[in-house]
Amino acid sequence: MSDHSLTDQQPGDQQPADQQPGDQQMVDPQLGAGADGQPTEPNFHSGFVTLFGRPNVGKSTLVNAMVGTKVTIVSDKPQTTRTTVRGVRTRPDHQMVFLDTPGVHRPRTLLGERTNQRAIESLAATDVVCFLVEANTQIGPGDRFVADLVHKSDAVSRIAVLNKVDLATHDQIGEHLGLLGSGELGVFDAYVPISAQTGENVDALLGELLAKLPIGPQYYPDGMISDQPEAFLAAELVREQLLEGARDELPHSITVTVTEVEERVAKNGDAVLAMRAVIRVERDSQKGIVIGHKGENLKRAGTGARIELERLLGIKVHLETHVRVDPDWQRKAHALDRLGY
Ligand SMILES: Nc1nc2c(ncn2[C@@H]2O[C@H](COP(=O)(O)OP(=O)(O)O)[C@@H](O)[C@H]2O)c(=O)[nH]1
Ligand SMILES: [Mg+2]
Repeated sequence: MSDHSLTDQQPGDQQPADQQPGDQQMVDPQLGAGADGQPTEPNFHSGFVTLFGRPNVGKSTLVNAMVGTKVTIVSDKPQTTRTTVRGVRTRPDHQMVFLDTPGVHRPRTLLGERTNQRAIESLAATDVVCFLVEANTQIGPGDRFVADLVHKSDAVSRIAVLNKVDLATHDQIGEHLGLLGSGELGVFDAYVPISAQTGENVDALLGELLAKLPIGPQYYPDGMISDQPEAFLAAELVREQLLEGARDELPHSITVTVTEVEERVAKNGDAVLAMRAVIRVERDSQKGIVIGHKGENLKRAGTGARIELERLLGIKVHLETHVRVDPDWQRKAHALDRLGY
């Protein structure tokens, strides 16, 4: 995969230790490059905030809301988030690094087991864990399973977040807060009802987080909003588009990788980012569904992803899509390794 960076910023010694030098990260085009190994300011708070919860409770939506732009994909299909994505929010007085985890669930495949493991690992050494539940559904065994893990973690603070209040009645919200407050799911440092989608009360949650974060260094440079390369975002946006309208086993059967990234100059002199996305499915029949009648579904997905990518990166994008059948890619460990899961 070729390297590409949208700014002249050199990823270097200011990166956290687990960053590979030469990795390309998503940079906010509005802000440009920044920090070079800034010292810790006495009034600067920073830390790692892990979002934890059942699939579909709105973790990815909340990370995007707190970062202020889309860094991780959202869908109504469970297990959309497969890897832990870090979203970064930097303000004059703080930096919050959000870890968007795959939802925790009982695993059915090797991929499922690995995504669970990733989620649990991300709880280690984090400053705050936000435990998310939905205001519009009953708190169930799935939530209790997750709450247990939250209390087993060595996070310094734990916040219970009641999401999707826009879909719930006052009574439902009251009931949920009552249950959470009773300590039946363990004791939390704060209980915050929000809507990640409408933004309602997200500021209050940010205030709680800030109050819990220690004085600390700026881990990521100004303007950096994600630890993921833009090729990863591109692949994820294609997958997000394909998940829309996908049914049954298909959402689990799709994986997308961007195999080539190249910056070119168009005839009119504008920079163009050319990318090649390979979509893998498990069966021939799924390939047909992904491509769609006269190629319409694939075209819709490719165009949708490209438009969003152009908006997020602030550059013109050419996106080529290919579909391949790779039977049982999920179950083959070597395939998972090859694809980076
Ligand atoms: N109405 C409403 N929908 C939400 C809210 N937060 C998330 N969603 C929706 O819930 C679904 C799952 O969200 P997502 O962020 O992917 O959940 P995750 O699996 O926990 O990351 C998506 O369809 C979101 O648009 C919210 O506060 N209100
Ligand atoms: Mg998610």
